Amino acid sequence: MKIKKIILHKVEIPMVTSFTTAFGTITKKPTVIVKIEDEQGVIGYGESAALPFPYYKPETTDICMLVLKDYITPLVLNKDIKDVGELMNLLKPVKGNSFSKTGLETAVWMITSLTENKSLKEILGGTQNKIAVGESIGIKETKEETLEEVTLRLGQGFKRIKIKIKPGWDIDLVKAIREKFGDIDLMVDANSSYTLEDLEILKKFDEYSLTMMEQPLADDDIIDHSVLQKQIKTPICLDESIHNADDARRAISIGACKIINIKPGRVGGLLESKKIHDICQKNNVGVWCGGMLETGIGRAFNIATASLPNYLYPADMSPVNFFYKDDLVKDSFSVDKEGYIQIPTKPGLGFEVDDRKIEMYSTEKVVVE
Ligand code: OSB
Ligand code: MG
Repeated sequence: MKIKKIILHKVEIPMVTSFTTAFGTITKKPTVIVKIEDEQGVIGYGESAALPFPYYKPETTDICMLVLKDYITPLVLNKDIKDVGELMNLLKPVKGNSFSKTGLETAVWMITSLTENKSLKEILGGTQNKIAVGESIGIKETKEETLEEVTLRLGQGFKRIKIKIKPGWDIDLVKAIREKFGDIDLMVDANSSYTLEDLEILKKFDEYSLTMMEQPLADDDIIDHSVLQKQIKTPICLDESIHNADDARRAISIGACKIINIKPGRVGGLLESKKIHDICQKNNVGVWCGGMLETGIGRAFNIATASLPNYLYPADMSPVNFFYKDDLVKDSFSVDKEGYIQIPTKPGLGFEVDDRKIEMYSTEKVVVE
């Protein structure tokens, strides 16, 4: 294929609620939508779902706009691109910037899926027809508020509860949840807010049979995580520390984690997600699909990856209306009463993109052709 035209939109849909993690509060979540057109006139959409600030990873929404406009589009426009592998080779000169790359990469997957007339699941090699969903619950003002949200989501069928923790908002909350809800599938996500000096606190989690503890230590570390994993029973799951398949291989080889959270945005797209999945599968390390509060466009790609066989744990895939007042796709996915999302079988995203909504919420637009 040849990409003849690229339109970048910085889009901001008003949020229903803010989302607080150890690194800060997300009150606005602009995102970048990448729309491309090939020489046949086939259109693909992708999403670069970085955060507006560099508190999760260095790359921000504005950085995505800049890198896509000045460095990524010139590498791919009007080039002959055989497949996604070749696309990623063209992008090699750009170091890191995984969220930026993912916006374009996913748009190319969408065109590939439409052109081959096969669903994303099928072209990725997915084997699961539905995926289990968990909710990621942000840090709240009070313990009571958190317990209320857990009650609500368990009642709606969500399969697993993940609570965001930070020093001082951790063991007491886990204890209260265990006391009230018993043996539910429970995990915590620290977003890099502890260090090895907190070993005594981190060891205490062992008493609460958590399914996993996500990213307790630094976002760029695997060494300290391997030291920690040797001293605690709770399986460590890495999020921020894994940027690609080589990171996954190295982390597994030194015992830095027992589980990996794969977010297509964080690792540069679906192809890299699949590579990480494959390495983990070979090493008996289960994976699951994380999220970056994507709109229905980004979420659609996440859902497709989660159909691969080694996605063993529930995904962070709350419906888009938990966070936003509107969406960029017409009929987004829903979570059924048993806590599952059906994986689309249609070619393309599996959901109809609402171009009018993209224009309506667009705050910045760049056209490259
Ligand atoms: O660490 O998994 C995370 C959201 C923004 C940034 C980081 C994280 C998250 C989530 C929400 O936990 C997951 C989602 O539903 O998209
Ligand atoms: Mg996380």
